[in-house]
Amino acid sequence: MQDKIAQLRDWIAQTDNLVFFGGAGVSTESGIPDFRSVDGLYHQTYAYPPETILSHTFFMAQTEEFYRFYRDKMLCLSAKPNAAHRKLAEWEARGKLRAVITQNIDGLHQMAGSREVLELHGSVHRNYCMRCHKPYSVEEIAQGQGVPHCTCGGIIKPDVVLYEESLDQHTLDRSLQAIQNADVLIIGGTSLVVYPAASLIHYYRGHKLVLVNKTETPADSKADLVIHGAIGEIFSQL
Ligand code: CNA
Repeated sequence: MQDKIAQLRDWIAQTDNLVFFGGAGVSTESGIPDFRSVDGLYHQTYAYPPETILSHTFFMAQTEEFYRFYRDKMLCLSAKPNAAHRKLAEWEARGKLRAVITQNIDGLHQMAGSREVLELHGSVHRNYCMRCHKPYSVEEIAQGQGVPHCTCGGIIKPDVVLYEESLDQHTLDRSLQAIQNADVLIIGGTSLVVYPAASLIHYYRGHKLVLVNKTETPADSKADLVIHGAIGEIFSQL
């Protein structure tokens, strides 16, 4: 393990073109559960599986039930960035890191100070009226009860990519470009099973593909360096 961390430290020391691509595992050390770990949301019981509740069809058909789950499980407004978020922000400030591409919707990278954050699945911090597009803060959504409505009467929807919805093309294009041009690509805290996000790594053309994850992923065999462990603990040694 220490040899691998030393190898990664060397690659980071030598580059000014590092890109990070992460998922829910980046925020578990901040107290936000992921989906697929044993204590993740897929292993808790609700009337419907999370991928059903977090789908466009469900949002439109059972908006109140969607918001009950969403407020309870997806809005973790007291969570603070952990060592992984902070290290990524530090690398960007030192001119080493070009972009953080994330599947997370929690806004913790920005809270840690990262500026170039490409949010593939949107953010709980942006919410819009579906009728007139008036913006609403996450606090307004969290504090309300039932289905949140705009002053115009329209339903407010979080700017989060639900299952069955497509990713924002501009964010996707910028993510592909960052990965294509990256010297070092670190992938961390993601099971790499949610598409199309997981397919982004196929655009990497370099020879320093690093995977930092608690458990094995489908991309382990393609990586140049695989470190299994908690990302905050590992990044705090870099
Ligand atoms: P996932 O499928 O739940 O996978 C998480 C991965 O991270 C698993 O392989 C875990 O083993 C690993 N992991 C967990 N904790 C750590 C840790 N401390 N260090 C290293 N690895 C760890 O989540 P993905 O992001 O791959 O799936 C994509 C979904 C989850 C996206 O649509 C997200 O929007 C969604 N999600 C986001 C959040 C968030 O914003 N914080 C929370 C829960 C789910």
